[in-house]
Amino acid sequence: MGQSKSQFSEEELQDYQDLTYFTKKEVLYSSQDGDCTFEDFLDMMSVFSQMAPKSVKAEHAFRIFDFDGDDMLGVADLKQVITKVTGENKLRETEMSWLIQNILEEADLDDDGALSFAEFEHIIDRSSDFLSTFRIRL
Ligand SMILES: [Ca+2]
Ligand SMILES: [Ca+2]
Repeated sequence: MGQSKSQFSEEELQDYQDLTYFTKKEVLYSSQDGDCTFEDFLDMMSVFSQMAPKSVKAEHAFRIFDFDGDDMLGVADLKQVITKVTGENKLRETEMSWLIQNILEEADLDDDGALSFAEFEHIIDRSSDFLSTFRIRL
């Protein structure tokens, strides 16, 4: 699967590998079974923020996360992103649905059920705030 076309540059693939490698080690909130919130997702994103230069991260991340290439992050894309970031089978189906619902509630500003690049950028901004507020002092 996914071998038919290569839509990413090597650099982007490297970013993606870094992202998945790094976050797999962290395994997102594994101690909090059944309690995945938008804040958890922001936390994932702040991990990504640490990995990538600010100038490229939003656009690269958006392209990487837009698995079906329709220039929107829909439910299916988010599901894949979360699966890649947390690892296979880390979240139960209900937790996954809950998390996606949370993300869309918070971030889908025009309420069309998917995240545009502008909406995604907004998440990145918020995750940076989240990072600097809660993480960077550690
Ligand atoms: Ca998409
Ligand atoms: Ca939207």
